[in-house]
Amino acid sequence: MNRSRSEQFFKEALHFIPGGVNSPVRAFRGVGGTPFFAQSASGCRVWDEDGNPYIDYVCSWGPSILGHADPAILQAIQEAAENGVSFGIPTARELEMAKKISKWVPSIEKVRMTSSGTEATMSAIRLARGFTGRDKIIKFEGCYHGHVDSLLVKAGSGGLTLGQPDSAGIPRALAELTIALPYNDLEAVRRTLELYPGEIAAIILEPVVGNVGLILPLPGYLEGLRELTQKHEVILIFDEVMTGFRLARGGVQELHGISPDLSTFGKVIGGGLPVGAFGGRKEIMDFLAPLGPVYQAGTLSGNPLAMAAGLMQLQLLEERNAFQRLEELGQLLEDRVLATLKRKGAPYVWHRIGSMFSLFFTQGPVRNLKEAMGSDRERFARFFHLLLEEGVYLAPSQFETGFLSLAHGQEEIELTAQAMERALEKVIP
Ligand code: HOZ
Repeated sequence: MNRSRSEQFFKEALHFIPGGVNSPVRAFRGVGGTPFFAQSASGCRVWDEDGNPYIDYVCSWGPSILGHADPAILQAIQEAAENGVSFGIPTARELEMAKKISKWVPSIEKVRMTSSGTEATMSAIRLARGFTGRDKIIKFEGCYHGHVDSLLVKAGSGGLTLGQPDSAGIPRALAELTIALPYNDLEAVRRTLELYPGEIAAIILEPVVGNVGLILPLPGYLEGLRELTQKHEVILIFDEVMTGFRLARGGVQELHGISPDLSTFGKVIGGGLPVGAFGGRKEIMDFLAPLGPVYQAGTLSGNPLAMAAGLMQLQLLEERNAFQRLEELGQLLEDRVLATLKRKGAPYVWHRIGSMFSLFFTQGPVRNLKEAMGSDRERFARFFHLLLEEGVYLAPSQFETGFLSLAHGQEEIELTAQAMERALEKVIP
């Protein structure tokens, strides 16, 4: 495949942008080689600057759940833009969005919009600390909650891909307030809460982890966390930036029937524009300025274009019966991939929930970061590049998750399965 224009752009970008990219995960460091530069996208396909098409399983890292450039979203953005692209003044759309979120996610009594998932988790942590008057927080190894100082400790996603799950530049005093525990280990949480009575403000987690590849909660794990946090009066924060409005209308919390105290969102509710949100119990949310003492703000928060795109996306998810359809597509992909993997007799762990999936080359199981690290990343890298050559784009790291959109269909899934079959022939002799 000729990618000479992309290669040229990347070479030049290295001179002007650190690492040539505006977010490290785009740099292909986890799989080697040169990233392609996107020129356009439509439906489930992205075209690079050399005109090569790819079936896209990254979907802008989640938000393109309808597929790229859906005409209804484009029209919503266009119509909103004609009335002004930013006001910094309250708008009716923000109210509509808040009402919609609290209708879809019952644990949300009040919600505030931000411009990114990172802002949402950063604000939720500050709020939990302000509300409880406690400083320590618990997170889980491999969970990634954006590039927030307190949360870049044993973090997944890009840092992990680069072998730097702890970032430089974070004051030790702050990092020491973050306790990182293995995911899916309830006993470790119980022991820690008993060790620090009255000191832990919050437990934050991805209830389904999507930043070490995809890892699912063991039966009873999320329910156990809810019980323990209630017992110790610790704020439970579900980071549903990836899973919210994707796995179900009400995210993982709906699937498990759990009410976290606070939740964070992003991706899907912006319809592809930069959006995040955090919300939860009214008494906690009312601790925010201007009502309460915890300050949090954003000039572009609730931006009219982002709200218009997000509201249209949520409406279309409902109209297109999205969650059932995404499950059907996920099942279709799974059936085809598993048939191929089984025929090959390869060591593998396949994880899928709805439209999110991951393949690890390992005997498994993969229940936490340590076990994910035991997978054959070199084999994954070869598999990734063979697929890319066939026009199938998976996330360029073992430590990311695949996403399906409503624009993927039987045809693309069949093409993907065939490409995977050929790639597996080569990576598993
Ligand atoms: N895993 C990241 C999102 N959860 C990838 C996106 C990025 O860092 O740019």
